[in-house]
Amino acid sequence: MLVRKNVWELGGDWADPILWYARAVGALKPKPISDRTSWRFWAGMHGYNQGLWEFYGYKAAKEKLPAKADFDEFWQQCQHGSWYFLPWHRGYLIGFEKLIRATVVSLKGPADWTLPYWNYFKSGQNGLPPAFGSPDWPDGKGNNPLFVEQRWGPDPKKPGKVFVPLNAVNLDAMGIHEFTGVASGGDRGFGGVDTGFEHGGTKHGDIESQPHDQVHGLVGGEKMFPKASPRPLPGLMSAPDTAGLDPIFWLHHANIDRLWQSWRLSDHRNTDPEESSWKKGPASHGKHQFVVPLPDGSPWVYTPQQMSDFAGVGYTYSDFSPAGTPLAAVASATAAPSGAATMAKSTGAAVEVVGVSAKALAVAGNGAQTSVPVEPQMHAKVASKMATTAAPGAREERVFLNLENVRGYSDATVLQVYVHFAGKDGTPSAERQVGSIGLFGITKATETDAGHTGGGLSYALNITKPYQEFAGSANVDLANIGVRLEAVAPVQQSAEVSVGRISIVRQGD
Ligand SMILES: [Cu+2]
Repeated sequence: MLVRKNVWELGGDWADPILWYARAVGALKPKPISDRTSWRFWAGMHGYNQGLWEFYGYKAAKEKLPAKADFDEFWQQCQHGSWYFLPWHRGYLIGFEKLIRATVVSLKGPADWTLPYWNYFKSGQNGLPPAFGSPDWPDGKGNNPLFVEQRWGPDPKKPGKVFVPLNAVNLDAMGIHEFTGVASGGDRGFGGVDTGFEHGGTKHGDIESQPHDQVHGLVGGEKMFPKASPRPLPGLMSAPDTAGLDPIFWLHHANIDRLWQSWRLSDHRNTDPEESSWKKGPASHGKHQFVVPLPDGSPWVYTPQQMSDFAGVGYTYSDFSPAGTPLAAVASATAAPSGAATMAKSTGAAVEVVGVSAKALAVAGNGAQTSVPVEPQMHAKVASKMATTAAPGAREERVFLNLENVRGYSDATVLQVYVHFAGKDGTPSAERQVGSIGLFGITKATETDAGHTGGGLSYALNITKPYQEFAGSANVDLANIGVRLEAVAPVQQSAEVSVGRISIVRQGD
């Protein structure tokens, strides 16, 4: 069995699997874009942007793209904001790993090469693995193919110092038991919302919107105030159209793929969708099938159902604990609970608006803040539901903060989100962090071109816990629920980042 291992635990910064990865990437990078087994062909399958590719030197102006038939079959396929996010990327990774392995073998390397994963949650491992951060090979000579110039990291004052700030990411999605969520303001589900073929959906599922999106932007970062452009320039990892060009992309996605299986193993309620529209993929309703080339160039068509059968995918991971701590906590959760059959599904669950602020909020510099008024009657309903125990089989009352129609031109931006409940008498109360949002994909979601309405991205953050603490108190200023967004790195004004609408909704029975 092929085992994907932790990149930080391979036995050194340039352990053999990393060295062979670098050699293979080095062999694939010079191949023509139109070659189905080239580095750039594989990046284009995720996404493509002519301007950025040419500006960063990944395509010469006169260089030919893949022929139209190949372009239409393979390119610009990545599934985001969709319940296909996990299975599409799993197949993409399998095909990529096969290509790298075949290349490693052709260079006289080991036939059991596997793609390492980067578990930034594990203690001491949130830094970029060193082999990716050095322009040199281990012998000190330059041209290390794992090094990428446009990988600026989270701090614009220290460009190139790449790490994942742990206060901006979390594993809350692992506690969600439904794969499929709702697009109406409640929980998006671990795996995402029910969509068709979706190359750039606006409502990301739970594991996609945290930590997947944040890691993209925090690693890629952006170049502020560049001379070449009035807007910040995204690092390769920061935007879907360039992310696949960065060799670290694949190790990040291997971790997300690993977390999918961790989730499945951690609780018997955590199961993949049963709907045939999910299992068979968008091809089942007449849309594009999921397909990637094999190392010999022939197409391999795969379905979410095949990707869901982990025993059949041909590889496993060395460790399934989400944060890399011992499995004890996870194992204990697998004890069969009673009443599992009565577990309610999100689909159709009531989602109602509790309060809304329809005023657009501009986000620049260090962030922005505003307040949302909640309707007293709706608040009373939530408070009473929270005060009573849900009937067997009924859904627990949950409350979400929705940040809707988030628009702008800074895909690297990550905003920490805080809520604040103040007393009617002016008594201040503690502010709570309720998560963070990463604007991965925001530029595409803001532009109005073919396939995009320009409505931006929308986020749903679970604020049940802080709301519950505040719900029971009579001394609450219902007209002013504070919402504050704090930028991890300053947001350039010219990026025109804004939130169109902020609402608080309840989800329950
Ligand atoms: Cu990604």
